[in-house]
Amino acid sequence: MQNTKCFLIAGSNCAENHPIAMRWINKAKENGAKVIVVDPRFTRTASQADIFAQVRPGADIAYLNAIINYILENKLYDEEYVLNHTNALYKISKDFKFDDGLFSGFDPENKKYNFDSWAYQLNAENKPVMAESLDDPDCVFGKLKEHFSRYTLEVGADISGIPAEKIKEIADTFCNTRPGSILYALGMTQHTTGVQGIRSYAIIQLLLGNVGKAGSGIQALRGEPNVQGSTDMANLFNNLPGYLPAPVHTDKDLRSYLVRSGSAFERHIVSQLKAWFGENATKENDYCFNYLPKYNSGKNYSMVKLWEAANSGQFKMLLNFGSNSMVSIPNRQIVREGLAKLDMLVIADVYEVETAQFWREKDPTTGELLVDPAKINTEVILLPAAFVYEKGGTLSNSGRWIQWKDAALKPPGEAKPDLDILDHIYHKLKELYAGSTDPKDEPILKARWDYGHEPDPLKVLQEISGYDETTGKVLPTLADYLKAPIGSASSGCWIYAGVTGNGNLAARRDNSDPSELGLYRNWSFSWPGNIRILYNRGSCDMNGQPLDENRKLIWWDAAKNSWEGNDGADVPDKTKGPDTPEGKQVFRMNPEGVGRLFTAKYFSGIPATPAADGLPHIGVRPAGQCNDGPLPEFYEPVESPTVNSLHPDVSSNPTVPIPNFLPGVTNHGSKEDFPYVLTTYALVEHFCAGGITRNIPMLNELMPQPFAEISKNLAQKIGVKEGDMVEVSSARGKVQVVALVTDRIQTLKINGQDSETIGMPWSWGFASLSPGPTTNNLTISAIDPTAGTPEYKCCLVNIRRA
Ligand SMILES: Nc1nc2c(c(=O)[nH]1)N[C@H]1C(S)=C(S)[C@@H](COP(=O)(O)OP(=O)(O)OC[C@H]3O[C@@H](n4cnc5c(=O)[nH]c(N)nc54)[C@H](O)[C@@H]3O)O[C@H]1N2
Ligand SMILES: Nc1nc2c(c(=O)[nH]1)N[C@H]1C(S)=C(S)[C@@H](COP(=O)(O)OP(=O)(O)OC[C@H]3O[C@@H](n4cnc5c(=O)[nH]c(N)nc54)[C@H](O)[C@@H]3O)O[C@H]1N2
Ligand SMILES: [Mo]
Repeated sequence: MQNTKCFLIAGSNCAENHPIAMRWINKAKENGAKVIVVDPRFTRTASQADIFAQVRPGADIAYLNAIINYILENKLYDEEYVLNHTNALYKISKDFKFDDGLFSGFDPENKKYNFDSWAYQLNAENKPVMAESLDDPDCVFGKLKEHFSRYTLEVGADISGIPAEKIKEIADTFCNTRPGSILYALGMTQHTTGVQGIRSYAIIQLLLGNVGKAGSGIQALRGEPNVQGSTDMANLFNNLPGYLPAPVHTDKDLRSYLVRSGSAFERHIVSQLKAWFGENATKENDYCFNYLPKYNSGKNYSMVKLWEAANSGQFKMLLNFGSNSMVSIPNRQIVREGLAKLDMLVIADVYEVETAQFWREKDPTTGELLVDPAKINTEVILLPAAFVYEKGGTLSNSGRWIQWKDAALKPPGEAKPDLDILDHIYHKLKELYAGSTDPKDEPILKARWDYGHEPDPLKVLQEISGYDETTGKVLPTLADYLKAPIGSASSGCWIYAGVTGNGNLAARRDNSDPSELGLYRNWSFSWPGNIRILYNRGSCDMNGQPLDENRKLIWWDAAKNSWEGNDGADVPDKTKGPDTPEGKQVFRMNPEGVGRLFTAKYFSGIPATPAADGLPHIGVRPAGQCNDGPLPEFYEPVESPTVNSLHPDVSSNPTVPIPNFLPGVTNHGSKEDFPYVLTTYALVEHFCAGGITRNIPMLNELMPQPFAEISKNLAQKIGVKEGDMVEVSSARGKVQVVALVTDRIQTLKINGQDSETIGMPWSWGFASLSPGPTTNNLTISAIDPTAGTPEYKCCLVNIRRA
């Protein structure tokens, strides 16, 4: 980030929530970088901006698509980059259409798309057909021009509330100041159009040639201290570690898994199975593939959906490690009801947080218990967990640096590191299953699980990094892992391969930076293969030479016949030069090898003729898909103060699964009853659900209670002064908090009408040293159809003096 000339910070308040990131932004600013901030509120980040724009929550896609249209109309794109490194020239199926808010292939009954018409035209060899020039209306670029032409600056302004001149100023500044970097976090993701908003970012950056260069790119600022590490390790239901697709119910064996997932994953899934089942995993038994749990491919098991399942009584037992769902889940009544249906809740936490004592919550007005402990079966077991400095291990940051730390203190009392708790549970389970001949118990009995009597986190990291299974030695590097014959190497998470190869590289603390580009390649280890800037082939011209003398990342060295550089080269093969197809590729992880302006349906490596044996082909790599469309489209939030002016009949995202699992509390409100938009945000002084920070007296003194932040206009309209108590209500619940009357939020003009935003922090609950009402009584549990992220950042509410 220190190399950036222009930042678009939209959907992140990094000055308050990511202060370390802010340090590099400030460094770039000292070198003259421009900062643009887009937020519904004037934040501390906004106070550092050259341009600040106030946006209506959930309306970013309207102004972003207007910027895309502006880039296309004024030919501000990097033509060489677009031609060589994106799918702009790929021709799209003649069946592809977009009419009145719906893409082709919509099934209204199931609210799902069939992706077939979003495919490329294929030639006789099953390869994508290319257009002659960007003017071909059938090619991706032609589709872009058509799709985005509706988004004039005025349309963008009417929907988003950002004046047209300001959208133009943002576009001109960002396009004319390269390399530019886009930063986002929850302001963009917590919407039912979250994924598509980030698609708009990707399209802007690909058009401007802003991917793969020092100071360019899209920075997802990760949240929880180790959320990058936990998604790397498959905290998502549809992943295995290293972002391998998780098996689904129709994958009857390893072959059918590969038919669906692609041969590109064969090495990684096999080495993962070797890591988990050791010598029990053999070629003959499909490397124990069928020991893996499988999920129903038609179902979504993300957080909100899990609570839906809990409400239907599907779970008997829940292991809850390090989350305080009673405070953090939207429309949180579903959590209380779900917990009350369990037989047993095991919770490992540092404090006795709200979730661990859900049965103690009282109705704030009547004082009555909200669930009657006499009438429910849930047995609650609280395991005291050691805190971050009381245990060794790694934390992975937003830049994919895997950073090792040692334990600094002994855990207090009976507290134990999570690894010890899980290790203990595993060994107890194994004891219980001992002697069983039931095939369903084999995964427990045959697992390779040996991290020592007092489990050693370094042994876990070594298993993740990988072994040569023929010698039992650690694999030195990612290259060694990739060279090993399939089945002879193990790695618990292939992207981390080599992290402990030559000693514990995650523990390195050499902060020298010879290139002065902030690469710090001898500080910790970044995945994959210690590459610091992904897609860095994009920093070179077609001859493999750096485009920017001041930001030289990698280059092709003809004398050495290899890619050399200040950074590790992100190329398919270090010895394949720019005159080979591999040496031209910037996006080796995409099946096309290029950046995807249009997320077409495509599977590389499938021959046109069926195989002689009649078995389905195993292709190489399938393309990722967005469930709601191959191009980003603006849809209103599920609860909106207005109607979609582009296509009133399809106002909100038509593919959003509408939760409907707890009668009475999943209601949706209308703008007549709930005329204002609520957005929720984090505070400097508290962390997330507040389980820790509300138990720290100094922080409670600084930030004692939640509040509702409203504009001066709204305060006047409802007759409220700063400090008055107000009641904020939605179709799902209500809370009473103090009013904060502010200039930070302004009345916006949306589709010709005044629109008010109300901002609320969300870190309070009924327990702790500083209890307070929970904002998630109000929020909506509608989720993004691809990511499953809830629409925490907008729902409709009403407000009145309490
Ligand atoms: N002090 C502190 N630091 C934290 C946390 C904390 O609770 N406290 N939480 C951590 C975690 S888990 C995470 S995920 C991150 C979160 O980091 P951020 O994403 O920065 O957190 P938020 O404050 O939720 O949201 C960011 C901004 O988005 C704005 N916003 C809301 N709706 C919209 C919209 O529709 N469009 C745009 N452009 N902006 C919008 C909000 O007003 C807010 O200023 O922070 C991490 N760091
Ligand atoms: N309205 C609204 N709701 C939101 C959001 C929002 O912006 N608005 N943001 C969402 C986001 S981004 C997130 S990440 C979630 C967070 O939601 P949660 O994950 O439920 O919230 P946290 O408070 O981070 O919970 C972490 C818990 O782990 C405990 N803990 C800390 N260290 C350890 C440890 O080493 N071991 C164990 N076992 N426990 C530990 C802490 O005491 C704490 O109770 O909330 C979401 N909810
Ligand atoms: Mo988060």
